[in-house]
Amino acid sequence: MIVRSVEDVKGTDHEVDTPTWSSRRILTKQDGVSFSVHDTMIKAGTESYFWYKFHVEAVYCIEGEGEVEEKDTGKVHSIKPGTLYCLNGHEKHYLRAFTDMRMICVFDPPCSGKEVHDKDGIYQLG
Ligand code: 9YT
Repeated sequence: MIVRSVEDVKGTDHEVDTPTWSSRRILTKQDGVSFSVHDTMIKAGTESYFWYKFHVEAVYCIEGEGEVEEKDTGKVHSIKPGTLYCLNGHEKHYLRAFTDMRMICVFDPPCSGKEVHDKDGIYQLG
């Protein structure tokens, strides 16, 4: 059994900070599991473009408000606490935070902990 706190990840190389989001990768590939779990903050007033070409990501909002737009269809979905979205079609998308948004993110396959998006919005496989 693995028992870990987000506090254990703070200040380690499994904590990543970017201009639009920060993420603490609490459970990762190094733990020998088939998915990773991240505690992520999307910063208020930002827009990010993401495309998880090689991963399926589920995102569960626990704090804050914003929206996600599917790039190919223009469909916009509101996000508030209790909303989950899952990119099961590897959808290219824009994420906009109206306030700080705290999201619990699950990735399959698991991230190794240090990933940031490349110029195409992709996480390469770790
Ligand atoms: C919701 C989202 O995709 N945020 C970007 C960071 C990512 N979730 C991560 O690596 O934790």
